Amino acid sequence: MSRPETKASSYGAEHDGPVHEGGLSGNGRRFGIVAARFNDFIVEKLIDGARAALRRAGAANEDIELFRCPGAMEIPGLARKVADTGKFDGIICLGAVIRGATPHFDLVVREAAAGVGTLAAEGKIAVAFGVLACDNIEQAVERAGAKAGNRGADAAMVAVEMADLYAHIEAEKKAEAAVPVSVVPSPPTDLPRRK
Ligand code: INI
Repeated sequence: MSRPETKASSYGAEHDGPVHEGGLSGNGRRFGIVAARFNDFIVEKLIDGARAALRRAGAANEDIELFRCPGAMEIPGLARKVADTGKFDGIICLGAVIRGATPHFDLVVREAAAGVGTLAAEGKIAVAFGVLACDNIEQAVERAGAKAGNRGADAAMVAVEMADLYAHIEAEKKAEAAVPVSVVPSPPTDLPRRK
């Protein structure tokens, strides 16, 4: 949502220019959830959290599609495939990598984060990263709906906000392109020639 009005920052300074910030409505938007099956007892809770948040934000059930892959390592590739369908406004990537049970924890986390980050940085579609990187199962449980909120829901709301912001930026771009350029009259061709 573009807000042309002046806005005071949290530090009290006034921002005089237009402020561009996404809203939190997912109404009419389409979302793909890309979720790993590894540590499924945790990931299922992230999916539930993401789906519930999207529904609360106004997205319709039939506009939320779930794509599953074996592990977090496969998330970037699948997310790219889903993005390339051109069907979605936002993608929510969900997984759980748990250090205790993962000798190559750092590798899996790094690859998943870097791959999803690369896709997100293209700025073509809203992409949210909701892959847990935890030291143990207790931590993962806490972040999947117990003590520390639900990271799936958080990621879903990031996708909603960014999808809205991207849509507004695109709409502004189109509107600006549609503004007719002032017509400069072409010089008359029948002027008397200078002798
Ligand atoms: N994948 C996960 O999503 N979480 C894990 O904790 C995990 N561990 O423990 O290894 C994991 N490994 C699988 C990996 O993501 C790939 O599926 C596998 O390497 C095949 O490419």
